[in-house]
Amino acid sequence: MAEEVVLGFLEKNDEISDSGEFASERGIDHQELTNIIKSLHGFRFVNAQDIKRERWVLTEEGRTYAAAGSPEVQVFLAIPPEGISLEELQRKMDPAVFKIGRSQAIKNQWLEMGKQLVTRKVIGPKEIDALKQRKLIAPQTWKGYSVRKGPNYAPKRKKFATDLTRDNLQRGDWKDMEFKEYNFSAKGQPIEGGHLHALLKVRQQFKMIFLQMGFEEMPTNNFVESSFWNFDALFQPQQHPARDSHDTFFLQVPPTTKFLPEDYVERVKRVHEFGGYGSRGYEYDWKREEANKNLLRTHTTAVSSRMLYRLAQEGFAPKKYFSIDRVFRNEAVDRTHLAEFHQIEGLVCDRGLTLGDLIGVFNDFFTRLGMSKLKFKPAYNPYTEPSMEIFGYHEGLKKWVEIGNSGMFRPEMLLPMGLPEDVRVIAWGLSLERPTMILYGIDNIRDLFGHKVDLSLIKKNPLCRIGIE
Ligand code: FB9
Repeated sequence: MAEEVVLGFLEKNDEISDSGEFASERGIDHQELTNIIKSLHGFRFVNAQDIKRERWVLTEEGRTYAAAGSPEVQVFLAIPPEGISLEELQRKMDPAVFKIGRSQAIKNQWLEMGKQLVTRKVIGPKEIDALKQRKLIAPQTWKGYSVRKGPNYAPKRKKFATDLTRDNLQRGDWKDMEFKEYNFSAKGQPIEGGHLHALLKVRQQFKMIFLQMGFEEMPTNNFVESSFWNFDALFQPQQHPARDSHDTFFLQVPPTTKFLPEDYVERVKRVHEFGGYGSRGYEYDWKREEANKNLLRTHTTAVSSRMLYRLAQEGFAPKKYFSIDRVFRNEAVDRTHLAEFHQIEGLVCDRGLTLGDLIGVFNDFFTRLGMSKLKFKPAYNPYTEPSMEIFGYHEGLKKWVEIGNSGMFRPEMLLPMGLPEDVRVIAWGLSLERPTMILYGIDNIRDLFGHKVDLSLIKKNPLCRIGIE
């Protein structure tokens, strides 16, 4: 192996004067030899001194010119820098070209005719420039080493052990082991730990904001929901376009829900068909089979309806609930919308709440998000009246951004549940993806969520800190 050749040579000789000659005499690749010399030098087995030689080599064009240029130039360029015998030179070339070229080159005083070798007369700067100008030759720096024994020289490189093992102790060979010097400045191995997806980091921050505001998390561990809880309980009529299969994912298996609280279903049916509680209802034939259909929940408001019903049944008390989880909509996908997203929903339930309370809760919630300048625009939701779209001025983007939707749940939703007449519920919703994309500067939702996400982004995206006082 080349390393042994170098160490072995130095055992009997003081120096390798030229690594280039040393390599070519032994048929070793010079690049490989220089790597070994550098490594031995690094461990101070040898002392290596740089050698640099400048020489001119033929360019690609120079080579073609040599092949097809004037005879005297061909003769000149066929002579290697170290020189060549006349016989060898003649053998290399076309006889006619050689005959004409040799005499012309001698006449031009381009050749040094030695006893053994013909060499190029060290062409003066003039000729060099001429050939350089014509791009027939280019400078080449050759780097090599002269090598001598170093302070740690040994004929064979010892294998320094890097750790002491049980076997070493048992076999007793620890006695003649030498250990590699401990490198205290070496960096530790990067610890491959787990990595949280940006959505989960932002979800955690929203959760903190809700908890700081005294909200309790709702149980959202059911992607599959009945149309009843997802739509009917919210007073959303059965012919509403959102209930169409173009907007909603209905399940084929299992197609229908197993259990609904029958007395409550009756009150929902009645409020849809005839109204009550001061409402005229929708005056249509409400169908149980429609309410029974299973679907993938289209909003977490389905969970809110379950929670409010449970609160009514267990005996009302003022509550603040929140949820953050996946919802599914059979809608056209684009750069910022997929068929599913994470909805964030908050609700406050108490006697005598007003729209002012809703606006007050928003100001607190969104201020913690870093957006204190809010604007509200009247909107429509089937289950809230009044409803408002919320806009916030984003200091970073320097523009107004739609940041959510909100409203007060209608009496046609709350009263059939059995909640007291003076109880009001204010609620609002937003998505997890939009704030995450803004906070992480992601403009295509496929870079954030889905099978094309670049996992390295998940590994290196920064911490998320919002809502911390
Ligand atoms: O998240 C949204 N925008 C948003 C939110 C936060 C934010 O944070 C800043 C950087 C720090 C930035 C932007 N939106 C709601 C508004 C738009 O993005 C909108 O185009 C997309 N909306 C989704 C619905 O799209 C199908 C976001 C999603 C949304 C909309 C409404 C609700 C929930 C999610 C709701 C509700 C609701 C209403 C009344 C009662 C209960 C729930």
